[in-house]
Amino acid sequence: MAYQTLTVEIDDYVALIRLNRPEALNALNSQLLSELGNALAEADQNEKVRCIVLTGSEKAFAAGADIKEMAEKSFVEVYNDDLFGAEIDRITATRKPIIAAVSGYALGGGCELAMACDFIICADNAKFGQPEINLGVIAGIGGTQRLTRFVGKSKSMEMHLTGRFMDATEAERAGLVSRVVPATKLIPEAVATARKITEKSLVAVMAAKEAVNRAYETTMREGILFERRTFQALFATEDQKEGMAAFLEKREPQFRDR
Ligand code: CO8
Repeated sequence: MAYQTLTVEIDDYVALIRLNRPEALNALNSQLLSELGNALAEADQNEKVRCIVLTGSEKAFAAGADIKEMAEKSFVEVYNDDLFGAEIDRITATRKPIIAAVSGYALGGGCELAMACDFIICADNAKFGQPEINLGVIAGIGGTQRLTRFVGKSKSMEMHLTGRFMDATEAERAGLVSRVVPATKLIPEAVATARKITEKSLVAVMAAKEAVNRAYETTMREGILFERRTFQALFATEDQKEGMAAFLEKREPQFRDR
């Protein structure tokens, strides 16, 4: 499908999705979020995709929800439309892994979108923030919940209350991102990381994603039980037999996703 607010390139089982509204620093409007939901759903269905990298431009991953589009809306309008609620749910419903490759600004909805991905690799020029407070609102697509779980209450509260930005070094120290790389290496590093994931059994990859997400969505007890059952269930796959046999035979596994 052709998109107006993003581009999709598929190469060697990695889908690279680039947000592309340079005139607004990739601000998230309804069209972009709807197209992103469609692109991710297509990637989920496409056998030629086993991992997704979501990125923006060098200057901005995304500078937030589109303020121009939102400014004049009433409560009833945003409530009736469930503004961006359904769109973000479609993004988090993606079953294949999504790596956010963040360069420049990831602010407001942009920071929330990055956090809705499975992990974040960022460039050394990245800036994360939840500056909605400066607009007289608060985060609306998960920021108060995800940032708090990722970096703890104190740092999250400060960011939400003051709107200050976190740079790449602080983001890595706080556990918001998995890795910081030089800006020029961001896409090659993110794609290389995605490619490593494409070599695994897709069944095991999707199961691992589901299990890790349980750590954020349920209690420890339920999460441990989910992990245990999922681990046990993977013994029903051919890939488990192949993976363990390959190790014992000192060769590379040939996974077949079944
Ligand atoms: N929305 C719309 N347009 C934007 C946005 C945005 N969030 N951010 C930047 N732009 C536009 C600017 O208006 C400007 O357009 P123009 O050239 O037509 O004036 C263009 O992008 C370039 O921006 P700047 O000239 O401002 O570039 P600077 O390099 O000077 O500054 C900043 C970059 C610091 C990123 C600055 O643009 C900025 O502060 N942007 C706004 C950041 C922000 O407040 N984000 C939070 C938005 S609210 C939000 O995300 C809510 C999420 C929850 C949604 C759920 C809904 C219920």
